[in-house]
Amino acid sequence: MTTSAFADLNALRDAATRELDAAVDAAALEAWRVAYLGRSGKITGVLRGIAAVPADQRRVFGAAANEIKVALEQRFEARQADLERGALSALASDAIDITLPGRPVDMGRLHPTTIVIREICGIFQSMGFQVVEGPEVEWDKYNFEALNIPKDHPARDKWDTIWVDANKDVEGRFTTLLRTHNSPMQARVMETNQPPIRVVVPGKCFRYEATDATHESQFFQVEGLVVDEGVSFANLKHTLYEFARRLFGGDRKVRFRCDFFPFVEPGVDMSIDCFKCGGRDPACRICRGSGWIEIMGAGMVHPNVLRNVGYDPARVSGFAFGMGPERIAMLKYGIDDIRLFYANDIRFLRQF
Ligand code: FA5
Repeated sequence: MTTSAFADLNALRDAATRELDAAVDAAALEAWRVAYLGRSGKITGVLRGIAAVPADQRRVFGAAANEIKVALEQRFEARQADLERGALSALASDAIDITLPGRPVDMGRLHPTTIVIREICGIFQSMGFQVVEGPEVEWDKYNFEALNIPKDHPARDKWDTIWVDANKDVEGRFTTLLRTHNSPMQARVMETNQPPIRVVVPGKCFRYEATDATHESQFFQVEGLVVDEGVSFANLKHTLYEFARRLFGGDRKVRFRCDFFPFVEPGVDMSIDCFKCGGRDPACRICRGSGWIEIMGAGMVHPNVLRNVGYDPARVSGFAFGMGPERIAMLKYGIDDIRLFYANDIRFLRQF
């Protein structure tokens, strides 16, 4: 046996060791096994060729080759175990820890206007009112004429109207509009029902108005109507006082002052005493030092409105009222700009 045959055997061992240590996954490891220890592998080839080694050296060479084979097999097994351990720990680090708290799911919430409308309607329902709704696109007839506001009457200026150019009368005037208030439902309800009537009407209305901190061009109103025999102004005062007490708290004082709406006579605006400062803070953000906060318009249904729907004002009477839920939400929650209600700012909406 030549020294070079031993040198080749050692070089083969070193190359096999290097390549085994460089194998990083199961596929590389298997490729290495086939290349060196497989049936046609290089080490197997060396062992098969022992017969060609001169007889006097065969035993020593054979023993050396066998030693290398056994050493490489052990190294292979150790490397295999290492890689399996690594793969397992990688799996472990990817695993889901079911003991961790879950990720919170964003919950939808009610819009502050919806909360207040539900509260308002709930209070009136508990007093025996029905909740009804009506169309947002309305005829001039219901928005104005049935409510004692004839065409070209200056009282129309009170409601800056957005007209819909779908229909015109013989004189070329628009006859449809986006309702400017929810009062048209007074006429619609009375036209199709007989007294006694007790309804509240939540819904959107629209005005051609510049917006500011307390005015929007699209906002909600809740309208109310009571018609029956013998309904008096005392009934109006009691009902609205009871409503204010339930909505704003037990100790509320209310104030009624004369106001003008063509469809009621007498007409009033209703205020509650300021629950923030009680009138003691001249800089109060809510009442501006007056001590009173106006919350709605109201009055006794005008006899012309009753006649327009075929009722006899000598037999039945009623009262009506209309309020803005956004303005009420502003008071209840201390919101100082009505434009926040429609800005869709999630930081604002999340607070309710
Ligand atoms: C009316 O619209 C009458 N229809 C109310 C009424 C009904 C009176 C029945 C008598 C009998 P007024 O224009 O004042 O009235 O509006 C009523 C409420 O709607 C106001 O008190 C206010 O809360 C709200 N409102 C009015 N204009 C706006 C606006 N531009 N933006 C937000 N809210 C408004």
